[in-house]
Amino acid sequence: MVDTTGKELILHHAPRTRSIRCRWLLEEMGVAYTLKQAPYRATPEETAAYRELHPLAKIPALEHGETTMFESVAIMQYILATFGPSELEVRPGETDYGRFLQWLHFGEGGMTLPVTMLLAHTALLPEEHRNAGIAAWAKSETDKHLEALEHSGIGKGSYLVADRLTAADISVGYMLYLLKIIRQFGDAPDSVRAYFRRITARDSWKIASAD
Ligand SMILES: N[C@@H](CCC(=O)N[C@@H](CS)C(=O)NCC(=O)O)C(=O)O
Repeated sequence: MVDTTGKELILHHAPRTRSIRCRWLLEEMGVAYTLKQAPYRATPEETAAYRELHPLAKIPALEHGETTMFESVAIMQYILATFGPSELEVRPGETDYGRFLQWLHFGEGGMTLPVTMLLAHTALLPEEHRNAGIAAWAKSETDKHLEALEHSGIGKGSYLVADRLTAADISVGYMLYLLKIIRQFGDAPDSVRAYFRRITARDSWKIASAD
C-alpha cells in the first residue's frame, strides 16, 4: 500500500523509543514514509524546533500535511484510519473489536505506569535517587500486567485478538521490548516470552527496531 493522500508522511523517530510502534505498523502496512531522527533526551536548546511538534519533546511525533500529532497509539489509530482498511485493525462489526481496542490501549495506558516506574527505579535515575520500595511495587504491578497477557488470547493462538497480527500486538509488543531493554523480561511467563519472540520474528519488526 502506498500513500494515496498525496501528502508526505514524516515520522520523527529515535532508536528504542515508542516511535518503533508507528514504524512497525507502517512497515507492516507498506505505507511510504519519511523517517527523521528526533532529538532524544536532548537539551532544551536542541529540542526547541522539535517542541513545535511535540510540546514535551518526547518521541514519537508525526507530520502529515496539515496534521501534526504526538502519542504513539493515537498515531497508530490515525495511520490505520488514513491508510486502511488493513488487517492490522479490527473494525466495528468484527467479534474482537472491543478486545482489540482494549489491548491496543493496554500497551500504553495500562502498562506505562508500572513499566516506567520500574525503569526509573532500576535503571534511569541516579542510584542515590532510586527507591527500592517503589521498584518492588512497580515490579509486582508489571508482573500483574504480564499475567493478564498470559491469560489473554496469546496462550491459545499466536496473537492477542482476531487470530492475526494487529496494532494491539504492536502496542503491547513495544512494552515487552522496553522490559527486555531494562532486563526485566527474563522472568516473564513462558507464553509471554514465546509471544514476544513470535511477533518480533517479522521483517517489519527488524526494520522498525534496527536504528
Ligand atoms: N505516551 C507517549 C509517551 C512518549 C514517551 O514517553 N516517549 C519516550 C521514549 S519511548 C521519550 O521521549 N522519553 C524521553 C523523555 O522523556 O525525555 C507515547 O506513547 O507517545
